[in-house]
Amino acid sequence: MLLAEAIARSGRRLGHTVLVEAETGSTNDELRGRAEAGAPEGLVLVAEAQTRGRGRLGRQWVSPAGKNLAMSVLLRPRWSAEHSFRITLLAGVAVSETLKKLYGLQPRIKWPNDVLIRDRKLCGILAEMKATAAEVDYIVLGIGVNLNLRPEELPEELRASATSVGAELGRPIAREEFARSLLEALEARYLSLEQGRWLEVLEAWHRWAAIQGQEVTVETGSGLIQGPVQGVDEDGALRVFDRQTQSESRILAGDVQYLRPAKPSP
Ligand code: BT5
Repeated sequence: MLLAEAIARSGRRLGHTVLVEAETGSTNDELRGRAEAGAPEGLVLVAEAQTRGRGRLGRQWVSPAGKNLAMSVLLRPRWSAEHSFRITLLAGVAVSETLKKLYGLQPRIKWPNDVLIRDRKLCGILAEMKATAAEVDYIVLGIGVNLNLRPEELPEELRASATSVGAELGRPIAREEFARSLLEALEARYLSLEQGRWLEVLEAWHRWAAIQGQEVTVETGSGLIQGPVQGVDEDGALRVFDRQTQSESRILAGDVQYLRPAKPSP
């Protein structure tokens, strides 16, 4: 069982209090309940097992018990709801920085929320918000990272597209150490946002994503777009040059396939 005391960061903004559950439906759902009951910013909830671990759009996040990190962090940012997308990009940066710092790995972020190694998914991020037009009440930032998973423990259809830190390094990973370092990286980048340094975070995201010029296909509500990525706007939208219409599309949500092999990130 994960040790809360080995993850907690006393007196700090994020992770001052860490709750560990043996099993829960989804750490995001459970933390949302606590947020509704008035829990403070920085509360962290981790679970050894989730019975209804969630991805985006009703998809599933699969994580065998006791192997990985399934963590949700409660944020109560003081900026407006339109900036909430920043949290997803920020989390990808913090995960990538932690993987590099602790293990020397060179991950790549896939827009908007996957962290990959050798084109295989190692981490998914699900940020969920409650807000009025004027302000954010809270954001539940959910992060799932494959740490000690062996890809063969996943359902067959996911095996070829997933990896874990342990599988990449060929050794067991200390999960508390990873969780604690990740909270440290998240906090540093979160404080940057508060200090108005969003462009710095976006620049870091671009370095990890190496997305400029990447050939993609995007399934949008109104059809398939294919072409090179022109960039990511300040609001997190992906700009893709649609070869068919010879015009640029801005994509705010959707599923993106990368067509050529990944370029290495920094
Ligand atoms: C995500 O969604 O990648 C967000 C996953 C967030 C999980 C965390 S765990 C803590 C917190 N509590 C929750 O309930 N959720 C969050 P999406 O981009 O929709 O990707 C989901 C897809 O990733 C699935 O449809 C599978 O194809 C793939 N997948 C599922 N489990 C995986 C795993 N362990 N490793 C790699 N790929 C996986």
